[in-house]
Amino acid sequence: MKITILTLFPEMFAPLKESIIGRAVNGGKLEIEIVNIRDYSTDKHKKCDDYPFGGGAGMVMMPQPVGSAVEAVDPDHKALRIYTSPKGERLTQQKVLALAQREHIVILCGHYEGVDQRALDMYFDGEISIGDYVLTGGELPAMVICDSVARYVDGVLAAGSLVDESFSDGLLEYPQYTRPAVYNGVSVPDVLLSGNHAEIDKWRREQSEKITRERRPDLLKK
Ligand code: 4GN
Repeated sequence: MKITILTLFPEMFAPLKESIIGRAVNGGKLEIEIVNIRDYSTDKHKKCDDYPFGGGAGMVMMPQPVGSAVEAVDPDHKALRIYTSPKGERLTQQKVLALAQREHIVILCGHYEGVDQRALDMYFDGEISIGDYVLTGGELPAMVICDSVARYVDGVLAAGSLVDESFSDGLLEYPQYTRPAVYNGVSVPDVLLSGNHAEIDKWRREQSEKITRERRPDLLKK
């Protein structure tokens, strides 16, 4: 799959070169294309923002550079084109799974006071929010979408990693332990050392239900 990110701050995407996502990109399983919107400005000074009509603080991203950039990266509108915004539809694991089925996603990162509404209406399919808070730009939300979606690309994670995790069955994950079996005098739960996999599965399920009841009872109602 391919994810194209349209941004005025391409240097902010260096973290995607690291760790699991970086490995997926290097292995050819995932393509991440970072596009500088400024390269598409037809203004003689490559200007991309201007004062808001009607007045008010800050600047608004101009429609021309955004429109030209999106038309260049997705000329036939085959991609799902999304804008990251606090006004968007909330990102959930279910939404992540749906996004991961797409061949190509284009993500526009807003900055300043936002993007001219005409560019959003003309060129974008929807808006996604990663949560009820405001950030200085859409770059971090774009990286969150990239990371969460990339985990579902075939071969990115170790086999089975997606099966047991939090949210996949609507519950939070059970606690994990590794060596040593005793750390600062505290032992790992006996059942995990028993080798009895039916008992281990049962214990993990109970732990998942307990932690979900304590921390996220809202998830149990669904
Ligand atoms: C998205 C963008 C938060 C989110 C953003 C979010 C940049 N902040 N909750 N900031 O997903 C106004 C115009 C804020 C650009 C936008």
